[in-house]
Amino acid sequence: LVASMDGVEETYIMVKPDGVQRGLVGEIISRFEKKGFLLKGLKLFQCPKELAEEHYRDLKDKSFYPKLINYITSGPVVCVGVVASARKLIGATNPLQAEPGTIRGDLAVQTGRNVVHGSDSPENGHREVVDTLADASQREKLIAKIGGRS
Ligand code: RTP
Repeated sequence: LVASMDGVEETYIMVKPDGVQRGLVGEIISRFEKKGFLLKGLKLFQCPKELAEEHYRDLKDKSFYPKLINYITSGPVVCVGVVASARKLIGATNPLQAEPGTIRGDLAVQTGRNVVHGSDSPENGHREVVDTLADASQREKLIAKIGGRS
């Protein structure tokens, strides 16, 4: 694992629209807090389509990609930056394969509605924290930049 700018790993967590709609924000954030992770940023956010496409650009060729973009932009998400690696707490992508005790293992049943995202590396964690928890003017610049990419 690679350190972030201040020498500590960062993970970007996103409570997905189904998690927000089901009232699971407190439950999910609480698990990171109870584990002892330091929260660095938190916000309720309607993810613009361009940012969702940037976020999931590695999955562009997958058959489920259009559904995934619709899902992520279907309602507000809650973005949280935490210091530490969080994949173990989140559990496997398919909630039916996620271990009991993990967030997905305890709170979800469908891969396409798996309540939470966590970045898969410290580099992506740092990038996603900066991308999404940046202030509005920075976000405008980011979206303009994304718009200019192929
Ligand atoms: P995430 O990026 O959201 O934390 O998820 P992940 O690493 O556990 O899984 P990834 O393979 O990156 O997939 C991203 C999200 O796409 C949706 N998905 N749907 N077969 C399907 O319908 C399917 N497969 C993946 C899930 O919401 C998954 O979290």
